[in-house]
Amino acid sequence: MFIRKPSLSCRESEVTSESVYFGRRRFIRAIASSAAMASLAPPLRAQPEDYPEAAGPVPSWLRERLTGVQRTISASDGDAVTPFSDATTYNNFYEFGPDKGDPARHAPKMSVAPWTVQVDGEVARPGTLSLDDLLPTSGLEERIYRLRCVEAWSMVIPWLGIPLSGLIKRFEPLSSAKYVRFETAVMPDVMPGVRSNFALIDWPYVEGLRLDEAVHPLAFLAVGMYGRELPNQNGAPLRLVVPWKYGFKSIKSIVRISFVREQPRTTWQSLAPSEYGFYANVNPAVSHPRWSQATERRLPSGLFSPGIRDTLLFNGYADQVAGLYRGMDLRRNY
Ligand SMILES: Nc1nc2c(c(=O)[nH]1)N[C@H]1C(S)=C(S)[C@@H](COP(=O)(O)O)O[C@H]1N2
Ligand SMILES: [Mo]
Repeated sequence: MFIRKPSLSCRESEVTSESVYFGRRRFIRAIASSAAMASLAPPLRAQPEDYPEAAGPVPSWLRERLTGVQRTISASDGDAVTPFSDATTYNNFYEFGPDKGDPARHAPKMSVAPWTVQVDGEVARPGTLSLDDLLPTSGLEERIYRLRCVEAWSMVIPWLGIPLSGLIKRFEPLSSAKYVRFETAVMPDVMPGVRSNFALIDWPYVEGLRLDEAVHPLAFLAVGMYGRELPNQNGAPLRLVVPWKYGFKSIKSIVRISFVREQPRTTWQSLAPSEYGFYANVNPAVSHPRWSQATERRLPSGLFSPGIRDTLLFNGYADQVAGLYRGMDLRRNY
């Protein structure tokens, strides 16, 4: 998978991923411009007013970064943005309980300010960073991505945030860093799922990416959605969004980012290795042992409009990401 080439800017960082990253920048520009043309609107700006249903105060750390937000990736035809009310009441966030309504019920009690993220492992610049340290003072992007859960439902969500690659470059990963491991906060006081004796999950929730996946231009770190901060149930104050992978890879409420040599043991893979793999790339041809992945239910769905549609390879992002997996058996590396 790794193509050896000298890196452009940070000598100590993983050479391959850097070259992949720079090679693909042209790609993202192409996506951005075709998306802009499709909607016939020159420089797209995303503002809270675009989403009136998502009312609520905007915290100061976000407000000062909202001017000039560019919508760099838009929804495609037929991908209407999911209503805010569905995206915020039908959630998976097992720390708050196993039912879809549990996160909305319990997560508002989680306190997300102040928030810090520990950066450690194989990096030249480890540290503990606040949200303010992590985010650029301007230049947040809006990206409207499809989110496909392994449970065969999907949504379309307008995220606000930054490409993960820029942040990773700042930490200066060493050449020994092959994977990035992410950890969610563990707050037993406000997380009934963490307190429960019945939860099978060994907290914290852990996810991971290969370094070249993590610096792919589509990998995104969201701090908001629908023009505002993330609701707690959606992973405030910052979460990963990896649109070509099943939703469980998009880990919420991140408190730790570690650069590691070995493939990390991730939560769902540890729970049921035959059902959930490390890669978890959306793939209609590879069934879950207990259900097909060929189709999905686009939410909100009901009896009279079930919204069933075909699932697309890499969730429709194959043109951009298939190269990451060239030569790999996607059936074995599910
Ligand atoms: N920490 C944590 N992150 C998580 C989960 C979780 O249970 N805990 N669930 C995942 C799953 S299965 C999905 S489908 C998405 C759902 O994101 P959403 O609720 O914002 O739609 O979050 C992912 N991130
Ligand atoms: Mo999911």
